[in-house]
Amino acid sequence: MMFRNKQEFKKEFSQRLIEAYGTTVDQTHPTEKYLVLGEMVRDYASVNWKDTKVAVSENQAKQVYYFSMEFLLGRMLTSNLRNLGIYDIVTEGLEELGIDYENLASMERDAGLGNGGLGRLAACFMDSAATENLPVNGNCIRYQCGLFRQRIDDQGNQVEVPDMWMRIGNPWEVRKLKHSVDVKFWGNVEVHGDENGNLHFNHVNAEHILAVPYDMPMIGAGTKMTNTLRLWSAEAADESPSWMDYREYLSEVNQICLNVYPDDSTEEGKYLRLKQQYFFVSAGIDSIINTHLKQYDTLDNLGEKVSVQLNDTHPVLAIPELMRVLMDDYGYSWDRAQAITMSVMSYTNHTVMSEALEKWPVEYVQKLLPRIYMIIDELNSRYGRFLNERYPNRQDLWYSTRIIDNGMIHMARLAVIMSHAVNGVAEIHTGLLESELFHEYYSMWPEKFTNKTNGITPRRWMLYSNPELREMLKSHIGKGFETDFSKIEKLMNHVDEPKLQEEFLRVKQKRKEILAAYIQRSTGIIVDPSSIFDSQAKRLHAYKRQLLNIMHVIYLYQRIKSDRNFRIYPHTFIFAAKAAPSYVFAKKVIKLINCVSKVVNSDPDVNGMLKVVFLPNYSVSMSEVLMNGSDVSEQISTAGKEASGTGNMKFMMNGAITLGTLDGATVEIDRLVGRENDVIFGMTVEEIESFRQTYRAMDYVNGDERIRKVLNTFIDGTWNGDRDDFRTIYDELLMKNDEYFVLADFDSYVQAQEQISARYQDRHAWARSCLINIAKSGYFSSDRTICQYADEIWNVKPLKF
Ligand code: OX2
Repeated sequence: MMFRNKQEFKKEFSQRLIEAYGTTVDQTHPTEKYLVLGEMVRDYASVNWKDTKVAVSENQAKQVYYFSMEFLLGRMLTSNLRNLGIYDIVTEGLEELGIDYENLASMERDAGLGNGGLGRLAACFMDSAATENLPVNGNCIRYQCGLFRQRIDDQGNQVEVPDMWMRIGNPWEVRKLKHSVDVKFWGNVEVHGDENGNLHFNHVNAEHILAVPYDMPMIGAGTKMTNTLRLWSAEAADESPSWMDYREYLSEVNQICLNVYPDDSTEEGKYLRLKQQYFFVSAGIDSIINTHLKQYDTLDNLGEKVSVQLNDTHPVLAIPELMRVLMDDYGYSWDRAQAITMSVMSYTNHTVMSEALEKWPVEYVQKLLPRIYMIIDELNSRYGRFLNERYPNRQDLWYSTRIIDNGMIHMARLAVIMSHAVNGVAEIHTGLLESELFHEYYSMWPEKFTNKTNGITPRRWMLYSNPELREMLKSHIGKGFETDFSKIEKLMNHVDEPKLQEEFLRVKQKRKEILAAYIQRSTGIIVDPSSIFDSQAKRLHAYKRQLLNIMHVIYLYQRIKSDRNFRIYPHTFIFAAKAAPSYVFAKKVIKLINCVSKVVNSDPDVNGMLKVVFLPNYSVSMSEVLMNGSDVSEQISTAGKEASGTGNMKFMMNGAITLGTLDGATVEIDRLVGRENDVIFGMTVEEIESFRQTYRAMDYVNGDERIRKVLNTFIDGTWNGDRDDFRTIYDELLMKNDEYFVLADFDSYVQAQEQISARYQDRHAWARSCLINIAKSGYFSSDRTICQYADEIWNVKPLKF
């Protein structure tokens, strides 16, 4: 039964609480109330969910499957209620029952099924696809633990603790045992020929794992469209392998979905990660095939009816897996199987950093996935023959582009060769793919390559999390932008109005007060909401250069201490970042920030001019408070290294000014808002390239006293009395010659910060710039991005109900 108004909601909610827990509304615990509410909302959405499945089937619509090892969903309650249009009924109903909605909503634990931008992008795409009536389903792993939770100990170190996100239950998921499939590992392949000379491959002695899907509804805004995110869970099959101890088998099964791989930059923990990858990919392909056959009874038209988008290289085993199923299970020839596979698959690259480009040792794949290895090996040989025919004198091409190279399988190469479309995630990034990383492939198949600049869902990232701004916008440009976010540009007609500028400043002040309260709750640090809130929130990585930011803070601190007359506009520097547990340098930077924070915040000499905050346990929920409460958005990566960035868009959409390098999507932000409405500094990609050979970090130490003084604090015990603690950072900059050009960009960054402070003090001009940023943020809605994927890669049309 779907409740239609407040009264019906109250009745059903109270009834369900009684039925579920045998208690009155007052007696139930908030977590129980949250669970019951979540289940009610899921059931409410189930009617649309069913209607969507019927519509897809009746229209014989093409379906897209977004294969991603990560979906960083965050909390779902508010987003689902608002997308369904029942937020007011529910919150008012709860209020009449004496229940505080915000308190209930805070019971939900973030679904932290991802590391950072790549996983959050997948989640934004699910929201946008449903909203745009596009049949796009997600395919991922049902991790028992999300990415670790981060604590900071007394010394300032990051400590990782388990993220038991499902402890109280997950009301959004539905277990679908009937759709379980079998996934095989290890064992060996028997080959035998039949009377027609065809070879048959039989995977024997395998370890069988039961993959059980849990489906979550992905609810669109203002539409009935409800897609499915399918999360696969590993369970023991009824038989354990004869060659494996039964308990060993159980423990292997339990490992597979235990946790999110806590790294988005390097490759480690190899076998298990490989196992995770094949597990969700094989289960996903199987379930696509089953669904398709049920409707069409043939796989001949798979390429017309199914698209699989590979979110980076993690799911690239889907390529040989689909080949395997088509050939071994359904008797397709190699050539047919390859043609179908290529028309189904497309690949998104998210990074040019070489350490993040996955490569698997041949022997691992051979052992764990014997049949898959045979297929990859054959693909490689055939690719070699293709090159030979087309470029007979280009041995060099073979060496630089083959799939198997030096005993390693290059997943990105496999993906590029076997996909019909390859895309980067911002213009500059796609340009670098074409000119550098995938240059040879680009020369062969330029038509494969396209750009799809990332986007973010304006609902979670502004409309729902910044109601003050939403209401302000509504009263000036009408409601239309809520459903068609490109209409936000209408705001351009008003940016010169002093009244609006003042109104905006009041909204921002309100959001800053909310953030200040959050900071105090989670760190105990009291910050002044009238100071400049300057935030850098993203994974901790050398290329993202949190180090540059904290070095500037140290420089300011030293100047305040040494020059009594030196004044700066009060400034609060806010950091939020998790470091991969094994990433020593990144963890040191976290410690440094925390130690600097302790010293600076307790020094009376800084006199309210400077505060440093490290917010522990960066998460989606935290970002929903942090991004819209900030004045300045730090996007300061070494040019050419950040593929896109998506935090930059979240800050912009909520009226923060970008302080950034010309990298990733910041280049496009800069072009849209104009140089008067952001602050750009540092070397460009081209400058860095021509400078790389001759760069000597030491010259910057010798030539710049500010840098010298800052660096000295890393080896003289200033921050915690230990002279050796931060030596790794010192060495990284000097002994290893500063791979990310922190010192080279230091001066330019200091000047950029001075510009920020100067501009901030002209309150009206600042507000005008913020408003222009908001007005121009329409382009960065993931509604726009997903429609481009649909049009230009998948060729799928919005479904009409
Ligand atoms: C991230 C990229 O680092 C970031 O620049 C981009 O915005 C995001 O993906 C979404 O496209 N793991 N995470 C990323 O790349 C990889 C690999």
